[in-house]
Amino acid sequence: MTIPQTSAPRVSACRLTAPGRGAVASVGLSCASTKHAVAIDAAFCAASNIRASTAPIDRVLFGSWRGEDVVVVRTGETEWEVHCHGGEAAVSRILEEFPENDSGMVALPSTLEQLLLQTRTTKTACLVLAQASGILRSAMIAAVQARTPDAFRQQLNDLLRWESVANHLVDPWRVVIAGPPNVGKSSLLNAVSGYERAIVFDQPGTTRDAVHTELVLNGWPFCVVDTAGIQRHTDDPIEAHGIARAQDRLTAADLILIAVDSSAGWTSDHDDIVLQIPDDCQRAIVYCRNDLPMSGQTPPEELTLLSTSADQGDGIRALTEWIPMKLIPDEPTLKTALPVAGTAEICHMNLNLLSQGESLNLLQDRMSQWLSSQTW
Ligand SMILES: Nc1nc2c(ncn2[C@@H]2O[C@H](COP(=O)(O)OP(=O)(O)OP(=O)(O)O)[C@@H](O)[C@H]2O)c(=O)[nH]1
Ligand SMILES: [Mg+2]
Repeated sequence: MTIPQTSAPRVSACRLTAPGRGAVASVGLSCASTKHAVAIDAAFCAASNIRASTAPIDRVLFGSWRGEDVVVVRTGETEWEVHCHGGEAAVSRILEEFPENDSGMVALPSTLEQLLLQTRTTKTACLVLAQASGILRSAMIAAVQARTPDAFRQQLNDLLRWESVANHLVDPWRVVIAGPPNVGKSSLLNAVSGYERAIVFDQPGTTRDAVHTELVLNGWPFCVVDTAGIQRHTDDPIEAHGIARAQDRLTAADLILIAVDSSAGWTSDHDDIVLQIPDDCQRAIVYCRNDLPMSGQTPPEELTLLSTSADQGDGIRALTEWIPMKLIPDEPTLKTALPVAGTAEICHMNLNLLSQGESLNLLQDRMSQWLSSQTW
């Protein structure tokens, strides 16, 4: 590892791993002479008390970098690598030690590269890469070259049609399991996750806090949330907090699975839950415990109904296939332009200005200028 030197820094530091999420991040350090390496000793204290500045080459030192657990390896006479927790905080702490050195040593990735670094599935990474190959630029150029306001509007709307998909290339789709107490919500979460994520018990009010699990379904990132059983009345203040949290989750969901105990049927608590779901949120009814005899009232007919048994595994696969189909009924291909890297905001702004009577030429000129400043 060789780090380019700028204006005679005592210790040069640069990030070796890409910015963004990761389990481990690495920083490279180098200096012109070992006498300057005392600056490293000032920040790093090895558990073995061996000094990094004079450690044998290739010796692995575990220790603390101003309170942060790190591993330091002296890789050459005047070169070291520091391996720390992934993410920004730990790396920044090390780079801050040598502030004059890091700037400009690693080119900042473009917005698309940053997005790519944050994707967590192969499908979403490929879709982001496809944007970088010119698809998105072509779509924006088509808008810049549109001859009429209608054609311009159409071009922007074609792109915005994929806004929801673009927003979930990194942020997972949120699926919330909601229902009255003891209907089988946590068991459903566990069955969908494939492991015992949430506590299951035969008493109502078991789940208090919202319990999240992250899944990949059909190549898309999902966060499935189990919630406390929602009921009208409770004397237990902790359960009341749990219900408030569950109600809060209803407002931030892409899809709500309304859990119904097959053996108890639809209740007035379900009616209350439906009233709390925002109009624009997708919803479906999931019958739980379908291995028990059916009883009670039937739910409203207009809602999609899926039937499951967490115990028997019945209907779980069908549910995990249905969820992505419901939320992403139209899959983008690698030729689909997606409004990422700030283009959605640009499209909305232009549609807004066009509707206010702004001149098409002016909007296209500005869009063209903006486009030429983008590195993708
Ligand atoms: N027969 C049968 N019992 C089930 C099934 N799923 C859950 N149960 C039982 O139903 C009871 C409640 O299950 P939970 O998953 O804890 O229900 P919950 O809706 O999360 O309950 P709260 O957190 O209290 O609101 C437990 O005794 C489970 O073992 C199922 O598919 N079949
Ligand atoms: Mg529960």
